[in-house]
Amino acid sequence: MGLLLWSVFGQAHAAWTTNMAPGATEVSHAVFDLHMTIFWICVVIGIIVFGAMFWSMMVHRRSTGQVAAKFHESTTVEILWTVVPLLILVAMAIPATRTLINIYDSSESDIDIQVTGYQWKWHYKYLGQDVEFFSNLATPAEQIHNQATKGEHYLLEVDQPLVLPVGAKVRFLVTAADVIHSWWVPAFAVKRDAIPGFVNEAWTRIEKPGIYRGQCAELCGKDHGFMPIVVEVKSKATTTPGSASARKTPPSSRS
Ligand SMILES: [Cu+2]
Repeated sequence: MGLLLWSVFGQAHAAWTTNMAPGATEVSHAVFDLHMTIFWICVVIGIIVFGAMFWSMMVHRRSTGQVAAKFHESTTVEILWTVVPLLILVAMAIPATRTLINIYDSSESDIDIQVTGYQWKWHYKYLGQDVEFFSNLATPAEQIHNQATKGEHYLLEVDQPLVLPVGAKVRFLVTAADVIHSWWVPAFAVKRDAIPGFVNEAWTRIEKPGIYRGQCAELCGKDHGFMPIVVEVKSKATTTPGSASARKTPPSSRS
């Protein structure tokens, strides 16, 4: 019976992951832990508040002959319900601020990548390395127009992914050439607005090799949903910027 329950709920759990993903970087783990910490604090507050409320409603209901207390202004209670939430907020703010400071500390990077949003594609430039290329949607039009079966990475695949080495501190300088876009890769906990005329910074240090996918996260026109992000993270031994998967695109093929 236990095994049956385990198999049913175990599988249900696997199919029903509703929580945030922990991601693949130190910052994304910190963001996930923060999310869980705040979540459990909210759960405890919810249980205490609703518990007290329902208990009071049940125990002090009029049908049992309860009479309402007639008092006004309790200084003790007012101080308590001001100080206790204040302390809870401060306790939440300390780890949140620590994580935020870390997120914005893009100093001492190993690699600098300029990310430029275009309607509707991304352009990547490895600063100081003379490597740059456009990354376009690779999903065939037949899939988009329901004339072919949709692939596993439908609308989340590109012709040339951004290639990064594992373990290196990568700084992104995010901007745009036309309208506001937003470069978002959930697994890195990086989401930065790409604004024409501005350069916004972000950074990441990816822990394990793999392919990470993201999307433009700022409504930028009719093909906003057709400019995905694919980052291929390779172990240091196999990565050289300028290699086959991060090759330079001749200016003539830029469009
Ligand atoms: Cu966009």
